[in-house]
Amino acid sequence: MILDDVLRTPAAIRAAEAHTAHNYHPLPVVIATGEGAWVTDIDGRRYLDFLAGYSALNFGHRHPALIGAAHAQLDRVTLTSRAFVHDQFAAFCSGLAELCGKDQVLPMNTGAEAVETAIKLSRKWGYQVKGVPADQATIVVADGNFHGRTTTIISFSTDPDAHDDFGPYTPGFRLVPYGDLAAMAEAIDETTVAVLIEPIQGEQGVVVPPAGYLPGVRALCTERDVLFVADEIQSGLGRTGDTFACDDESVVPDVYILGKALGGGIVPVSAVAANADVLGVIKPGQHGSTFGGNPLACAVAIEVVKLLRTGEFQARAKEQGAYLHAELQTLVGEGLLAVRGRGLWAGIDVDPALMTGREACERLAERGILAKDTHGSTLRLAPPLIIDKDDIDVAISALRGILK
Ligand code: IF1
Repeated sequence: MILDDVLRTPAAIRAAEAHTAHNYHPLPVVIATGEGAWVTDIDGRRYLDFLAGYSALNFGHRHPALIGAAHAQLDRVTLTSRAFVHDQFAAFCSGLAELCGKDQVLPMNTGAEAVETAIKLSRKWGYQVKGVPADQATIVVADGNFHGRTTTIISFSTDPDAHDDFGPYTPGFRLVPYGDLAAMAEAIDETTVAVLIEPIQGEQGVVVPPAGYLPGVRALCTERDVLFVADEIQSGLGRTGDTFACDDESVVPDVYILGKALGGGIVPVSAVAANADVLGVIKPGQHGSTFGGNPLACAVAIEVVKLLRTGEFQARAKEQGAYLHAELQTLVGEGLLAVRGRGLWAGIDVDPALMTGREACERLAERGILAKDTHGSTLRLAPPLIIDKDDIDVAISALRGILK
């Protein structure tokens, strides 16, 4: 009854909201199908997807190579658990490690799990390699961070919605202003095992740190014997025009945290990549996951790695991203207060005198563009990397239309 087709009508879908926890406030669009950069709703209306599953859909909806890999694997084997090895595992681990320029990877599922993995890894490394006294490890993190929703991760969130009323909180984190090297140097002491930051802060509104910041963090971490852990879950895998956002300033962190697009928009796949002198501190039984590194996940992620190895998506993000940013700049002073970002990733501040970010997204949806607001009047734009100039023009003219 509940899953009957009759429940796929707009009225029935709205009625079913009574049975949905209200931890999201979605736009009133009910998607039925997706193809490339476009989705179609249950009434047959088409929308250009300018959110791309928060960057999980970097290759677009239903990329043929990814769907093909998933179908093929569905017909073979889907789950083994890590108690046994399967025939997709080695190719996934070696392929992803090579893409990252690291020795090893540890697969998980969601981004938050990979961040938790990096936190546990940093602490164990701190005790066993750096020699930090038991239970004294500290990790330096940045104001405005977003790393996921677990109790430990939200313990160091500065967003009241994400943080408040979920205590008691996990200790061991030190907050510093994002982009401030002097404050970071000050916060690091002999107990510090890691600096955990996003190379570009997504949730905060696609905030790009000042030039020289990431190289400065790299130098600080090296000098003070601290792991540089880069959360590239949203910024990585092509989004900014490079494989990793850190590449832009030729910075190589000690630990990459990956997720979202690694699963090709099909399955949740996340991972931590590092060299053996770091990841090697985790021994059998000390960390894991029922689903992490499963055959279906690996089969899809192998194909993701192959797509990224061509460099085509990074190049597209660079080229189309330059066009997107140039077009967005023409709207500054015309209803937009500011535009930030890199590649096919932009945070735009709508003049709050005109409308809220939520209202902007509602009006864009009416004009066939799907985007998501973040704090106040800021919108995050992150279309699939396969988007072309014509599609960008469609989005820009819709944006111009609502700002009038
Ligand atoms: C939500 C934002 C995007 C992330 C970074 C880890 C995770 C995320 C840098 C956790 C997740 C999400 C989750 C989604 C909203 C969203 C988001 F608004 F918070 F900033 F993408 F724009 N590190 N980002 O961005 O990954 O466990 O979700 O797989 O929670 O509502 P996850």
